[in-house]
Amino acid sequence: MTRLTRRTLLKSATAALALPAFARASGHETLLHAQPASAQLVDPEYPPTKVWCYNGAVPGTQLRAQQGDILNVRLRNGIDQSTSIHWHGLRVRNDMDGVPGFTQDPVQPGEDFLYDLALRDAGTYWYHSHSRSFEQVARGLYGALIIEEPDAPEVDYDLTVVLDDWRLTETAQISDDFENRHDLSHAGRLGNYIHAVFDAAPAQFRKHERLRLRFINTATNRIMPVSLRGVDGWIVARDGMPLTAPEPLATLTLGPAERADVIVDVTAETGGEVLLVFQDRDQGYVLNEFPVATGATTRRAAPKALSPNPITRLTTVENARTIPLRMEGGAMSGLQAGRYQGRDLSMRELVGQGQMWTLSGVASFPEAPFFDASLGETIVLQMKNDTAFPHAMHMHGMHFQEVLSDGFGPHKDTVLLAPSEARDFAFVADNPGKWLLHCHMLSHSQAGMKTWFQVG
Ligand SMILES: [Cu+2]
Repeated sequence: MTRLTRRTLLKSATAALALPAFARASGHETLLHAQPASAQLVDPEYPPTKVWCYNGAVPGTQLRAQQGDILNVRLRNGIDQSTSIHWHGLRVRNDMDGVPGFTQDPVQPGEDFLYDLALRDAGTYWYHSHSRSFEQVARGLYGALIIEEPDAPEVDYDLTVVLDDWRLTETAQISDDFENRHDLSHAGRLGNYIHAVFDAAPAQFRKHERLRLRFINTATNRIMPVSLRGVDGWIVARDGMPLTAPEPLATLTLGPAERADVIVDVTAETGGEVLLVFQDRDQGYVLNEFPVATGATTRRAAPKALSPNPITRLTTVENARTIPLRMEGGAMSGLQAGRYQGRDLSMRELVGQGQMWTLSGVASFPEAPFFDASLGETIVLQMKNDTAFPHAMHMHGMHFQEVLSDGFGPHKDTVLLAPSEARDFAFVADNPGKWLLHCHMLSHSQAGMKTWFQVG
């Protein structure tokens, strides 16, 4: 596998700024046309990359709407596989969740499907294919979804930063080994070209300008540790949901599908730079760089917390039901057997079915829900990673909060668990329907690490 050069990374990051991808939604219908296209992902010395994407660009059209709006999106399927869209992190009605064969029929080639989304929460979300997602997302079927607060904090720039990791061949084409067994059973399909696309960024920043940066990790399997240089600031939201108090900004480690909103002030001197760095162990390399020009002489006061979303905050788990969720399988785990499609299979038989991972002993969807929750019940998911790899566990339809010794963590829809880690996450089951719970390392999900539960 070729490793594309650092120079390539820098140039392409600049080229990506020119992408025309922005749509403001306000009640009328927005079209997302899933289609094949060509994109100049890397240096112009390479040919354009053939991708699948929404409306001809990667990332797809950025959707922006106001909290409280209804967002109507028409998906038109112009690729030769069936497809669907999942609105990652949005607390939507069950039949709008975009899971084919589960919450809706697959959208066949040439067909349309109309999504009707009530935007209850402000924040940074994203949308992506939920059909053969290990392939369709890896080919580019995703985009940012930004729900603006009515009382957004004052900043000079509000910029979305989409991180991705591509596996490209020597001619910059997407390597089509999506079901490579080694990837499925190890850390998932990792790429050789990591980039960050800033939407509508200026050519330079000025000293003491305030930026809101909305980071979204759209990679199918890559954990992204990123840091900023030449700025100082705070993390104000995770997975779209405001933190009760801003946290000082350090390196952000985002698992696949995780987001973070940061507010930063440019502190680099005139002639200096603002850098976004991929923090690869101790080395690190620059993903994007912006020169800094003369600006204001003084910094603004620290920002306040963002206004909270209308989501229940946990105060106790005293009467909650605890459900253990064991992650098992993969390479180097010693897993001997698991259940798949209603049958007990040996590990060898599971692998024969393309299944490498289990959740509490079951690979892929069990016939019956993993658990049933009554409407309004508080559930504690006691997650334990008994594998040799990290996993990014994602729950559809609701957000959970980590149960800590002194209270509860922030609302999250996706959490990263390191090997051997055990952590508890609680949520109020207040959104009726059938919801997925799966690893968002999409190779792992494809190879068994997914289950579902029912509310109400
Ligand atoms: Cu995983």
